Amino acid sequence: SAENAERAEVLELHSIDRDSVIELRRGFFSDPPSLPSKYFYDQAGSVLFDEICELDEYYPTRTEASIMGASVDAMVDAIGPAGRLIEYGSGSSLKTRLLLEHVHADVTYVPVDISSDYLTEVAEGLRLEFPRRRIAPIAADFTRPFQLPSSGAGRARDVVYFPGSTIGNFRPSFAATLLSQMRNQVGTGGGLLIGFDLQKDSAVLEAAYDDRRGITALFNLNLLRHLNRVAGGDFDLDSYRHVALYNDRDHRIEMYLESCREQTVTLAGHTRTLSKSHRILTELSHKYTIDGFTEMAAASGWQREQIWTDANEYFAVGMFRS
Ligand code: AVI
Repeated sequence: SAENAERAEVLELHSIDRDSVIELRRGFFSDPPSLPSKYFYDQAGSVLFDEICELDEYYPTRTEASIMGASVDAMVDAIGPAGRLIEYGSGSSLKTRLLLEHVHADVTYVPVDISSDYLTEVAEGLRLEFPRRRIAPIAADFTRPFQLPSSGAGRARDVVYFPGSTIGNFRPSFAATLLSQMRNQVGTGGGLLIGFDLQKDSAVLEAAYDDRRGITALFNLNLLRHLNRVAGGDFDLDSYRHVALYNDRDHRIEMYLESCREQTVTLAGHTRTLSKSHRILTELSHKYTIDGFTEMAAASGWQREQIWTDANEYFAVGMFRS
C-alpha cells in the first residue's frame, strides 16, 4: 500500500550509515567522480537487473546457467554434504534453484543480500518452493565483514557460492580482500564455487553493457534515483546519459553516467558542479583469463579444484578449496 511504501521510504532514509556517507562523499567529490555500484540494487534496480539477465546481448547469465546445467552433478559432488551454502549477493536467487534442487538434503542455504526487503520476499518464495530445505537469509552488505551465525551442523564444511561474475565488479585489490574474507568465513577445508567472466571481443562486451532496448541505461540511471531518495541527492535523471566502454588495458567494462549539460548537484549535504560531458564512474566489470583468476584466488588462500567453461570460453565457473 501507499502507506507501507511511505514507511519503507522513511526507514530507508535512516538506513544509510555514517561509513556509507563518507564513502559516497569520497567518491563523488573527487575527480573523476564516482558512485558506489552497490546503490544499483534497491528494489527497482534489482528488478531491472533481472531484466538485464534476460537480454539477448547480456550473455553472462545465460552462459553461466548453461555451464551449471551441464555440470551440476560434478559441482554438487565437489560441494559435498556442506553445512551451509552461503550465497554472496543472492538477489533473486534465480541461479541457485538448480543447486538447491540437487545439493545434499542437509545443506542450509544462506542467501546474503544488501536489499533486505527483496531478500525477505525471495526467502519466502524459496521456502514455499523448497519446503524441506533450511533457508537462513542474512541481510548484509557483503563488502564489509559480517558475521555468520555459528554452524549448527557439526563438522560439515561451509561453501561460499558467488555466481554471476559479481567478483568482477570490484577492483582486483578489493576482489582479493573479499576472497580472503570468504576464506576466513569458511575456514580450512571450506569451499568456494564462483563464476567469473572471461576476456573476449570488445564488441560483444560493449553490446552486453549497452543493450538496444536501453534496459542497462535505465539500470544505470536508477542509481541516481536511489541516491536522491536515501542520500539527499538532487540528480536530474533527464540530464545524464548512459555510457559503457571496454578498457582494453585493464580488461574491464567501465560504466558511466555522462552529464548532458553543465549542472550543480547536491549529495549527502555537499554540492559540486559537473561540466557538460563530465562522466561519473558507476561500475567496473573486470574480465579475466582462467589463469589470471586462479592466481588471484591462490594469493587469497584458495586452491583451484576444477574449472568449468562453455564452448566459446565466454564464462567460467570455478571450484576452489581453502
Ligand atoms: C552484477 N554484475 C556481475 C553485473 C556485471 O555484468 O558486471 C552488473 C551489470 N551491470 C550492467 N549490466 C550488468
